[in-house]
Formats: sequence, C-alpha cells, structure tokens
Amino acid sequence: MEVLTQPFGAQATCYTLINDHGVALRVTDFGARIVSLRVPLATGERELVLGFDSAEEYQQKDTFIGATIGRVAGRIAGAHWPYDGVDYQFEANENDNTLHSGVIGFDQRYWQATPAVTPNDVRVVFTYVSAAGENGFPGQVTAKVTYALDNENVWRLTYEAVTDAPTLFNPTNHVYFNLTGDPAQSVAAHQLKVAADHVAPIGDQNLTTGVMQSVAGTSFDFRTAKPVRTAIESSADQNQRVGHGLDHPFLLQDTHGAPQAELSAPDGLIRVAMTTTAPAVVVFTGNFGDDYHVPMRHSYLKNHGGITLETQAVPGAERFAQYGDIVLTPATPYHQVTAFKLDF
Ligand code: G6D
Repeated sequence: MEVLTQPFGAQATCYTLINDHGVALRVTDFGARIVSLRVPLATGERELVLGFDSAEEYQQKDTFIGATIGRVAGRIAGAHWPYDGVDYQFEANENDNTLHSGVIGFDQRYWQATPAVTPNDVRVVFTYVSAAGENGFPGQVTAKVTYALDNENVWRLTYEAVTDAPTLFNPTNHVYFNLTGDPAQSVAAHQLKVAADHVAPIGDQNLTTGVMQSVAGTSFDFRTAKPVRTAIESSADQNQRVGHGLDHPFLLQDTHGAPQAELSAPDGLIRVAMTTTAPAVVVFTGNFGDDYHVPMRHSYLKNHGGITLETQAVPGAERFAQYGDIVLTPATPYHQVTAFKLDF
C-alpha cells in the first residue's frame, strides 16, 4: 500500500491511495473530496466516480461533486434556525433556503491533510477548523474527515467533530457513482438496493415535509434490487419534486452489519456495498436536466450521469424532531462512519 502526492491545480494537492490489489482512491484537500476511484477489472481499469482534474475545474463547474458537505448537508428551510432564544441566520443560496450550508461551505475550504500508511490501511486525515459564525452557524467546530482504503477493498469515511458551543452539524460526502465509467451514460440501468422501509417525501422547493412515507407499493421500494430507472421515471409523476429523478432521503434499517445499500453496474462487473452508522441516505440521481452537458475527463457529464449515496440524518431535522437530532454540543463529540466495499 502506498500514498502518492501530486499538485491539483495552483493551490490544491491530490493524494492517491493505492492498495495491494491495485485499487486507487484519489482525494484532494480542496473540499476534503474524493476525485477518483479506479478498480482493475478483468476488462481493464474502470473509474467508478465523477470528478474533475483540478481544484479550479471544480470551482468553475460544480464544487459539490465528491466533496465533504457541511456543516449541514441538504436544505435548511427559510435559511434560519431558532435556537435557545436566538434566531440564527444563514445564506439563502437556493430559493429562500440554505443549500449545503451556504455559498462557501466545507466543499470549498482547503483542509489540512495528513497522509499515512498504517498496518491496516492507507489513509488521509483532513482537518478543518470552522470559526464561530462561519456561514452564520454558532460555535467553533473542529472537523476531521478520514478517507481510508484497505486490502479488503473497502473505502471507509470517518467523520469526527467537536464544538465549543451548541450548533447544527449534519455533514455528508457528495460522491457520485457511475459504475459504467462514463459520465455521459445515465445511471438508469444500475441496480440499486436500499434497506429502507420509509422514505422522506420532498415537497415545495425540494424541502422535506416532516413525513415518513412507507415505500411499500411505491417506486421507492428498493428493498430488493431493481434498476434505478423506474424511480427516475415515476418520481416526477408523484409530484415529489420539480424535475425527474430521485432526490430523496431513505431512512435506513439497522441491518446488523449487512449492507444497507448496494449499487451494481449494468454489466454486473462491479458492485458497491454501503454500510453506515448514519440514520439515512440521500439518493440523488443527478437530476441536472435534459440539456446538461459539462465536459468531464474524456467525456461529458450529462443528466442522470451519476448517483449519490449521501449518508447523513434526514435534511430538515432542525425543524422536524421525528428526523432525529442534529444539534452538536460540547458534551457529545460527533462520530460517524460510512464504508463502501467494492466487489469485483
Ligand atoms: C444534493 O439533495 C441535493 C440535491 O437536491 C442537490 O441538487 C445536489 O445536492 C447538488 O444531493
């Protein structure tokens, strides 16, 4: 196992973590982000995730792709949070709401990086100190995100955070998978399985509504594997959001270590099995619109050219207690682990 270090544009650095099977995970300090995940298949190397070639390219095209999102992933309705007698104001960067914490969230910060080869894995620990008041959030938060790759072909993400005053904290990783290796190909033919009996429906302005809806008999029933296509095609009819495709939080079951989500390539040559300590996963099918056409590596990113598995608490938890508690306090540090096992 080894770590290679290279420049990633003018200021950023990129680290390539390589295991003994030739799996290569590339990450950058710009946004504590996954840039690339390549596996050696019998048919040749295959890229599994969306990504660009420099920090500048992310800045020009899309800073969410592959990034650590925080402090709060998803939408905060009305861009404010009343807590303990204070009404905290955030930036409204999508309609009247805050998306992914504001204009410059964790995804556009430079994180301090510490690469290491340990007996069990090869890793980079990213650390970022978010000052009290940054993006309107109270409390100074020290956040740590560890990307590790081991010889079982597991990519493991560990989140840790401490705060000096109560604040909201609900981060995620915005990795987009496209297991065909080509972002111009829709993910519709991927097989998806999600261990969730309930989904949080999306209403006006893509906000959650406080509802937890049973998936039984709906296009959200992924308790047995099926192509993503059916949900992409039917969710628009159900008026769950404007636009076609999934953009929904699934409430995960405790599967006692068994995968909580599985994604397989249309040709069956690669499968990603996810387990997490987080209570939910937001599945977003890259609903960029029919005209979307952005140069990416040797191809183009198009509508539905990637699918996310964003592990976190259900967005809107600051308003709806039934979605859980995302208030981080000095007494209880944050700890969350998500693992993606690559089977090929
Ligand atoms: C997240 O759920 C959201 C989407 O609605 C958003 O468009 C994307 O991030 C950029 O997945």
